[in-house]
Amino acid sequence: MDKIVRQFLQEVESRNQNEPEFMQAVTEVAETVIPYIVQHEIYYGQNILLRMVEPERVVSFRVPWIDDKEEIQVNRGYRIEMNSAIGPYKGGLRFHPSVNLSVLKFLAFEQVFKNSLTTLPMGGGKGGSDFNPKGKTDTEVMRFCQSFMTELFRHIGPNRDVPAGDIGVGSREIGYLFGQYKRLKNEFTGVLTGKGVSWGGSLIRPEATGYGVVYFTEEMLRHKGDGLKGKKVVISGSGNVAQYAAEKCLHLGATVLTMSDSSGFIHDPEGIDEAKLAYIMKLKNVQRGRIATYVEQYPNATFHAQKTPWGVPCDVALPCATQNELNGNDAKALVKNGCTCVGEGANMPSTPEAIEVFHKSKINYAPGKASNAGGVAVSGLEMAQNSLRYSWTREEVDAKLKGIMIDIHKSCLKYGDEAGFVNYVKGANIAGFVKVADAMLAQGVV
Ligand code: NDP
Ligand code: 2IT
Repeated sequence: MDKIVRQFLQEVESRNQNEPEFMQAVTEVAETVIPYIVQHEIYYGQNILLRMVEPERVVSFRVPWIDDKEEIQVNRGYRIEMNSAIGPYKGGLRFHPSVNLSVLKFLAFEQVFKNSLTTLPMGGGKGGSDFNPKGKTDTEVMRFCQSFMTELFRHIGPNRDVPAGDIGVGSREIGYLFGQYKRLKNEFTGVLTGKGVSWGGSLIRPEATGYGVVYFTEEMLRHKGDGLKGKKVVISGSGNVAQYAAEKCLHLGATVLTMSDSSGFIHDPEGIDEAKLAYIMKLKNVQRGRIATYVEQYPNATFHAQKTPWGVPCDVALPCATQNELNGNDAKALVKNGCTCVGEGANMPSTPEAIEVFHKSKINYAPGKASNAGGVAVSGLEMAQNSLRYSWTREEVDAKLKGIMIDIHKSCLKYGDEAGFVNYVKGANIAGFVKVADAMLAQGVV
């Protein structure tokens, strides 16, 4: 088996050199899915995974724009249209200086499996730019978004490809992108998700990824006869996903000890309560400030510059910032300090070494493609509401989100239960694979 997996990965690597993040995501899937393919005649010999690692289409384009000093800036924009077997391409846009082809291909590849797990009809895609929104004025961000959409608009559409937010793309950016699309196409359609509620957005979409991570984490604990109530939780990040993960932890009676950004983390031993979280939301979303400022407001907390929070003793860890933010040593520290459950809010935040540590110590570990699928699931619900020209209440959307996260947990159990220990990586990868592979086989070699 090892030999088949190795040969497959060598072939993929030879075509995708210098794409470490993409190969990392493909390796994790290959190691769990190839043994399943080999055991199942309908998939064996169809080169199905080799087809899945090849994007259906990759678009790369120039994004010129003029900054406030009237200087011309040039960024690079991308859209990776990975797989449309079960629905239109669907996935976020990331604006961050680290964006490159490897990062977006890993995200698009993961998205295919994640979207399949949601039970909704969405294919997988991802896009973005190496544009850095930090330190830019609102008008600069608007001009950038307008230029970005001036090329992207010809590749997307409500039945073709439906982008949304990701790192650096929140409600402000979605607004500017939607405005420009509408102007260029002269059409009001659900071409993006994460829209404002008064112009086609879904209630609970801003909260969905963070809430979904916590619903999934609660489900992992419930499966072991436990729950989040009274648990100590360590969270990384302080953006969209981290904020609402923290909020839902508080709703469920857990104590949140840390949050972070790319400058370091804050540790509040008394817990980040609702008032403190409201302060963080204003600091990050309105003032666009740094998490370090928290300790000026709450002096009993400490700031740890250029550090991640994984050394803080906890019961539950929720990495909600970015890829590869939790390495093997971090995983060892978490396990040693008593952590029994890790739910990924970010995409691929744990390195392969960290995952190995979690698996060896048999703690609950959920990969992002399962545990953070709530965001794109509610995007799918936003698309459904747009098609119906109707909107559901907060309670309705929240109940559907919770139901979807519980269903994803069941899918992971179906394929990942190894005599009592649940291998959520294996469960999520195989469950995600089966639905897409079946659709691809039915549709022929296209
Ligand atoms: P935001 O832009 O709202 O927040 C990102 C947070 O992560 C910020 O606190 C940011 O700090 C931190 N961060 C980003 N890059 C780094 C880095 N290289 N090192 C350390 N910290 C970093 O993004 P989201 O909250 O939307 O996304 C967070 C993660 O969740 C990403 O992995 C994303 O792909 C994933 N995700 C998002 C979904 C969504 O619906 N938004 C859905 C599913 C997954 P700073 O401000 O200093 O940059
Ligand atoms: O990684 C993700 O799932 C997202 N950034 C959300 C994608 C979406 O289309 O809502």
